[in-house]
Amino acid sequence: KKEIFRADYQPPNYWVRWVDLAFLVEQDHTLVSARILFKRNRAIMDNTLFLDGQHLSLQRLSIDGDEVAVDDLYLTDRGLLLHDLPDQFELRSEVKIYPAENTALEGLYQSGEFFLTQCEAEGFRRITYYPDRPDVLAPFTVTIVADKTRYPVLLSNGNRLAAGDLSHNRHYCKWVDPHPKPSYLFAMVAGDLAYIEDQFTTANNKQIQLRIFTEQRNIDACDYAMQSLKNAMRWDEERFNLVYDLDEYNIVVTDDFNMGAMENKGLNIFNSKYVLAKQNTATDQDFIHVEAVIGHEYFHNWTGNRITCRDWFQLSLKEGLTVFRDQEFTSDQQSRAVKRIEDVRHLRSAQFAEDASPMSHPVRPDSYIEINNFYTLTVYEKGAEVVRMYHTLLGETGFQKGMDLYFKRHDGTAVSCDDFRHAMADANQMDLTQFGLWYSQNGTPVVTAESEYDADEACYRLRFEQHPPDSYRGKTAWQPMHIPIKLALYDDTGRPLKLNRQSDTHIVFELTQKQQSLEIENVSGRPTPSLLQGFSAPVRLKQKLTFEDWAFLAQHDQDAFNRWDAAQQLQQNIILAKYRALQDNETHKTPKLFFDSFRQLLLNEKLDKGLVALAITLPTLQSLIVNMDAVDVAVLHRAKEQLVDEINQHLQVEILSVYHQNHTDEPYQVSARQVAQRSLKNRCLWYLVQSGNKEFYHLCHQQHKNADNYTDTITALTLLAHRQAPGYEDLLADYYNQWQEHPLMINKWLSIQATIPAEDTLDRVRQLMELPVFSLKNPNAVRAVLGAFCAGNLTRFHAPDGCGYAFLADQVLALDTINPQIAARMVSLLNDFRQFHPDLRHQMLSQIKRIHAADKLSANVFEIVDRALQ
Ligand code: DPP
Ligand code: ZN
Repeated sequence: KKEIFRADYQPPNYWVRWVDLAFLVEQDHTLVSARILFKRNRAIMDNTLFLDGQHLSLQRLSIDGDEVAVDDLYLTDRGLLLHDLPDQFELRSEVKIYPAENTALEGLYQSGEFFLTQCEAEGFRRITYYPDRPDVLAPFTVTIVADKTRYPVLLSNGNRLAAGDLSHNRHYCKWVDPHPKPSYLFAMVAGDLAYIEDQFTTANNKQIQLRIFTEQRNIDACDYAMQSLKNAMRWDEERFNLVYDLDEYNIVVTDDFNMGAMENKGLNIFNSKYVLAKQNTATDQDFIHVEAVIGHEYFHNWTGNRITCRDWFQLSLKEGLTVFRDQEFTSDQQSRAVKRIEDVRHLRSAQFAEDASPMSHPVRPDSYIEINNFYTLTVYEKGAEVVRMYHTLLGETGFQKGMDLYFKRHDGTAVSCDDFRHAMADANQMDLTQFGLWYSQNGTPVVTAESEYDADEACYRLRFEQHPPDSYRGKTAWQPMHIPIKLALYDDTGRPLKLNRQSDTHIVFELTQKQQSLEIENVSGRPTPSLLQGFSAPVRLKQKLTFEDWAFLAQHDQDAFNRWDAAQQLQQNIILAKYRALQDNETHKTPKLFFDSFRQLLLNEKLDKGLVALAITLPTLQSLIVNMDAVDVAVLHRAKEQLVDEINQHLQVEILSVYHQNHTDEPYQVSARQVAQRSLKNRCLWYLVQSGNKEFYHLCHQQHKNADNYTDTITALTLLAHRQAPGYEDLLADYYNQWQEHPLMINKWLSIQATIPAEDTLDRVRQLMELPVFSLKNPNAVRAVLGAFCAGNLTRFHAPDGCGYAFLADQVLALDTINPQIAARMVSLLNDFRQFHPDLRHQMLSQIKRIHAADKLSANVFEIVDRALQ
């Protein structure tokens, strides 16, 4: 279990000029023949070459036509070392692999009756011997041969060059990808798949053939994904001036996938969760996620594929940037305010937790044991925040200038995060040296803000100070960072003040020193500050605002994000006050101002309804826990429930009326307006049902029965099941009967039950795992049951006797022998142990120790538990 360091990067001894692969696909094995032309890297005087290769059965190998006896090779279970090589040579090899036995879902594997690949990050080494590193780029030609009846569809990257019949009922298909690519972007598929097709005409008038391939039973659920693809292609032309570069674009759908989707050049492979969507099987959120992930993978074609990563430490170069791009895509297609709030809500609960945990790492990590453990919220979501900060500092025009220079300099190559930063800096003549700390310093910086109003001078002063995060673990002393703080000031009527000579009502203040002040003159009364608007930097902002200030901002802030955040701060303050009161056996009385503020938001008809829905949604336990120490989960849950009860007591009439106003019988559409309306309506229903009132259970049953869309039915079903309201077991049974052949639908059914907040849920979870619809081999099912129970049912997972932790540890150990990547994801659910009450924390740690002590752990799981114990 070797640790790999970024500082040890060395360019390869040999480059690859071209690759020619042939696959002979049989049912129980596949024969892979490779012809690879290598050329010495002149910058390095070394004539040895290490070829990665794992789980390969080498049949033969030759160099420039000279056969080398397999016994004479220096061969290990990691790969093959060749030495005394000429400057240029052709390597030929033949290996046998066994895709049907591959449960790790890396390399070539089987899903249902078809074969497919996943090569990022290091799966290609399970296909053939190769320098499996992202800085080795080559054009690929791929020929696939297989039985024509069993495997009528044969796909690989690039454009299809030829196809035809062969003897023995076989056929072949030959693909050419002219764009040099690293091996992690290789893909191939063989199987009996149906497809839908469409065309897209690019800005330079080229017709692109678009196809989505799936098993026949899902063929009617791909249309939304196809439309999303066309939207993404158009958007990337319009906003980024980026045009597609092959004749075809193919997408293949599978139920068995470790990730969400994969951007292989010209041949994306998708988890079915992010393609299949119909009115009666997908929620509004599902539709929006489909569009976002289709967009994300498409956008990788330029940010990831055309320009790729020099090494895996630079992963955020493509992921942070592409997440930023997909966020902007969704913002332009849907509600910008809602998208921003949802993204930040996720960042502040989950990524901040990661940043405070033993797994805390910089956006560009310094070392890893297993790269798959670094496909993290930090690399993706915090990485996207870093890209967003360039955008905030440079503006859209400056940012696009930076992008243009980035493509001009680096198209067709493998580069680093520094190259991206330099392009942004050079295109705008801006010094972004200090900004580079965002890539190298781990943890979430803390910013404090204090204000002072001088009535005599009519001057308002804001004093900012930045502090290192507790989890900072760099080798050198922490340095102040370059933090853009977008801000506005409001007078007591809620009007924004003019902040400078240009009369701007908001500005971006650049905090670059440890302490720094901002003075605004001609301020005629103490204003209310709105700081870090739009969440302009991924920091923890601490400011001394009163309850009244937050309520004021919740009512007046013109920045939608800060308006929502003010409402959250109010809710959080009250839940925490109740939590402390419960611990001290006291009662806490919620100030009337809270209910007034809540009512104003709820009944505000001028606001985006999606924003209202979010503003009246109380913080999740997870997002509260991130900001607390020694958490007693059961007490925290009770504190939140108390507030829900009080909201119901004060505002039930209003909530019910907003429910009815938004419960329309318009035919279903996934339009921004309807999505917003449904989210508000269903949040109201949530409150009503929490009251336990039979009348509202009835309302919920009615919605379940009469809805014309899945959002409304599944919401109603979930609410009834979570309350264990009369009739819920029958509804669950009906659902199972209707959908048992549809894994995605069953996964939702599993998740609903895994998140019932009842004493016996763990027993129920164990029973669910015995059903034929569950398998530890299927990552979506594992996430739907284990993931949902551990991350979505905190009162049960953190049961005081520790049974939740022991259960997770059992499952991790079982999973590790099947699929180490997923096992590592699951064991990470213990990573926030530091946040909890010592009684819980010790039990979490003892399960981590138990896993650590187990025999034959994968590198994936080992790295997570080992870090936790350091
Ligand atoms: N498929 C993953 C993603 O798109 C990894 N590249 O983020
Ligand atoms: Zn990605």
